Amino acid sequence: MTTLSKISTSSLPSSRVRTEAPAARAPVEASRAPTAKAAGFDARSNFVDRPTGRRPSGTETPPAALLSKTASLKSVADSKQAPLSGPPVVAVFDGGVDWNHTDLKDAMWTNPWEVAGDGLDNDGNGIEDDIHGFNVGFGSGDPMRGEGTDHGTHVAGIIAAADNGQGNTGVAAGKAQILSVGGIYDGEDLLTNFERSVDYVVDLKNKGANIRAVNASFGDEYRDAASQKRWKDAVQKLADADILLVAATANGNGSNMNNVKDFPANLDLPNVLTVASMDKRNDKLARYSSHGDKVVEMAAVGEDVLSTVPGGDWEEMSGTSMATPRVAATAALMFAENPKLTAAEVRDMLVATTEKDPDLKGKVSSSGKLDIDAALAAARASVGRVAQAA
Ligand SMILES: [Ca+2]
Ligand SMILES: [Ca+2]
Ligand SMILES: [Ca+2]
Repeated sequence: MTTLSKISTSSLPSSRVRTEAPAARAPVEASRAPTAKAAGFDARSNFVDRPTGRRPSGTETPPAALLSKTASLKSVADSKQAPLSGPPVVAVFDGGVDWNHTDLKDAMWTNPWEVAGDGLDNDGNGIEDDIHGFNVGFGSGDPMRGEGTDHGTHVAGIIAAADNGQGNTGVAAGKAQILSVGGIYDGEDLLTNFERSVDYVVDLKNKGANIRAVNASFGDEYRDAASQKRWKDAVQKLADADILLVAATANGNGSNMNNVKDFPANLDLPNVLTVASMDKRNDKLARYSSHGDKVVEMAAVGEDVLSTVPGGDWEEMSGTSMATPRVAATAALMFAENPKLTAAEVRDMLVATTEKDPDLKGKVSSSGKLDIDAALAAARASVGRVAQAA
């Protein structure tokens, strides 16, 4: 469904051209900075590495002002789930989304409990004027600020860009909404930002926002047990709120991730679905993609994907970051077909309905790649089963 028309390579900014061989994760600073100039990599490439964000230092004390922004968030345990309403919402945890983009402005989730532009935190969640999401890096209601806004806007467009004859059409165009959690590569380290972002979306879901999935086109290796436990606890909070986490595996140029402590992608929880990238023909695992049949469930096209970038433009990018939102968007379509499905059920259906591919045998647990039609058929069939059982 997504338009994959070629665009002129001359329109690709040099900032997208990577110098590093994808086998080595890009240095943190380089991958965090979209403006980092790269030289020496294939000039025709538009590869973007999956961002890693900053590592937790373990010694820095988070600024009190930032902590206080989320201190009022309720814990999951003492919250009661309100009835959900509206289309399925995918929370894009990333560098931010250009919510003014012509292809995205009608697809943005709007916070019904917040009054725009009055400088007040009307809904009492600790963030002033969080209309389309919030900025975890800056503790503000403006998601469109900080590092990686091009990356986040591209991911959002793969999910929900409008079917309007312009640019690209998102996999879930007209069916899903985007909640942007921006600034995830700013402020505190990635893990701390992730924890706060989880608290933010779980709080909104408990109030009745129909948040069904989080797209996580980022990740990093965490070897210490304390950080591993924090990742697991945060993703368990999403599980307890029945929110699916669709995560990108690394861009390790064919590396096997089975024994890598890669988070959040390698968490073994029923609400976590991890995605590798197919090439643009959906024929083979993309050369830049990692894999791992114990930790990666499936693959989806992530090469030369045309999608939205800030400023009302569109560009092609490649990476596991681009494959992951195809799966998150398909999940949203499935929730639209049958709102009674749980996150774990949708995950299992996506895995069960993959199209088997010999190239993926031994590389991803399902030996298969995303089959949108089959996944939607399974979601539809589940409605029938519920009706028959009733
Ligand atoms: Ca608020
Ligand atoms: Ca307000
Ligand atoms: Ca469009």
